[in-house]
Amino acid sequence: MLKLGIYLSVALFACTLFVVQAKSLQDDNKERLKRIEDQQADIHQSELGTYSEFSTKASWPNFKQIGSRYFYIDSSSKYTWEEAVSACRDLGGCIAAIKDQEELDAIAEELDAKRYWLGINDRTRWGDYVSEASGKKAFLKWQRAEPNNEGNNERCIELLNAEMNDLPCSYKLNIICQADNNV
Ligand SMILES: [Ca+2]
Repeated sequence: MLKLGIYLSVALFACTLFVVQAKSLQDDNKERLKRIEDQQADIHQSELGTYSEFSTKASWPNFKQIGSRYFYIDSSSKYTWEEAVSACRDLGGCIAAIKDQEELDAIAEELDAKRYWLGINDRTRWGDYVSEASGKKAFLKWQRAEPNNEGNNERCIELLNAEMNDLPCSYKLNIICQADNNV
């Protein structure tokens, strides 16, 4: 009888220990979940911040989403390259550069068969084509036999029929602006 009592006490003790441990594990998990939820809320908040910064900066409804970014395409007015930089800035954006081939294809679908300035030039260093907006190395898709730097005076990049060409920056072309300065 005494033995049975001891066995029962040990069993009860083990059981209690198990319950306490399970409870503490559950509390741990709850705390972890809460931390993850807080982090997600922070990320969402910072995304909202970026969005509202953009929406007040870029002038709606001129900018249109094409692929993952926002662009403004002006197929009616013509500008020198310098004027194009100012015109895009006045709209709250930057003269556009292209992220990659996918984005180029998507933009090209929106264009007439006209010539558009892009925010790309090699004016700082010959052959070093950078984005005006981000200062980063630009994605390039040249037309056949370009860039040829004709007359030693072609430092700015145009987009024509989904391909690029270097031109004198003083030429007057249509423009493409981007809302961000990431590319
Ligand atoms: Ca050329």
